[in-house]
Amino acid sequence: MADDKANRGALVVVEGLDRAGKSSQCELLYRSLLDMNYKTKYIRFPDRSTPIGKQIDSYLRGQSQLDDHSIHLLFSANRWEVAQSIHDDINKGITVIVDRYSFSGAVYTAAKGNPNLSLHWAWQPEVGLPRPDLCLFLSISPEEAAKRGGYGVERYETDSMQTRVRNLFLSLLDLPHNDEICVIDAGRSVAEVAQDILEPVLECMKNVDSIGPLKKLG
Ligand code: 2DT
Ligand code: MG
Repeated sequence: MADDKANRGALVVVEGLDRAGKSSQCELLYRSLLDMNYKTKYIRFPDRSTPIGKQIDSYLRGQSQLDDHSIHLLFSANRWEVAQSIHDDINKGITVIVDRYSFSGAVYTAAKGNPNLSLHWAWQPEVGLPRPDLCLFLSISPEEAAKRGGYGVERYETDSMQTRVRNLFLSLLDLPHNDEICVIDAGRSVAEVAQDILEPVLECMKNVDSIGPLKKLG
C-alpha cells in the first residue's frame, strides 16, 4: 500500500544492454507501482518526441550523419530539457522510472572508440542532472543476449559495439561512489527479474525521505 507519509518520490533508473529487457521491466514496474497506488511516471531516453529527440531518432536510424561530439551533446540535452520536470515530479511525491539515463549516455559514446571521446569527457555534460536514488543495471551475458534474437537495424546494434558497451558498463559498476547501483541478473524469466527489481525499488521508495532532497550527478 502506498505510504501517505512519504513526501517525495524516488528517481529510479533502469540501465543495461540492448535486449536485456529494460523496457518490458520498466513497464511491469510501472504497472506494479500503480496497482499499489503509488504516484508513478515512466519516461525513457532518448525521448524521441521532442525537436532534439527527432534529430537523435534520425541519427539512430541512419537517416542523418552527425559529428560524434554533437550527437553526444544532443543525447545529454535531451535529458536536460526534462531535468526540471523530473525535479518537480519527485517533489510532488511522484516516483519516476527512467528507461536509460546518463550511464547509457556516457558508455555508448565512449564505446565508439574515438580517442577524443573518453568516458571522462562523455560524463561531463551529465554533471548537475538529477541523481538517481537507485540505478538498476540489468545484466545479461552476450550468449543469453544472442539467444534473444538478432539486433535491429539501428546504429550501435552490432556485436562489436555491444561488446564494448558491455565492458564499459562493467567498468562503471566498479567505480567508487556508485553504491546506488544494483546489478540484476536479467538472464532469467520475466517474472523472476520483475520480482528482483520490485524489492529494491520499494525499499528505496521507503528510504528516500531519510536520504533528503534529490541530489545532483557529480
Ligand atoms: P533505445 O534502443 O533504448 O531507444 O536507445 N543511447 C541512449 C546513447 O547513445 N546515448 C544516450 O544518452 C542514450 C539515452 C543507446 C537507442 C540507442 O541510443 C543509445 C541505444
Ligand atoms: Mg534499442
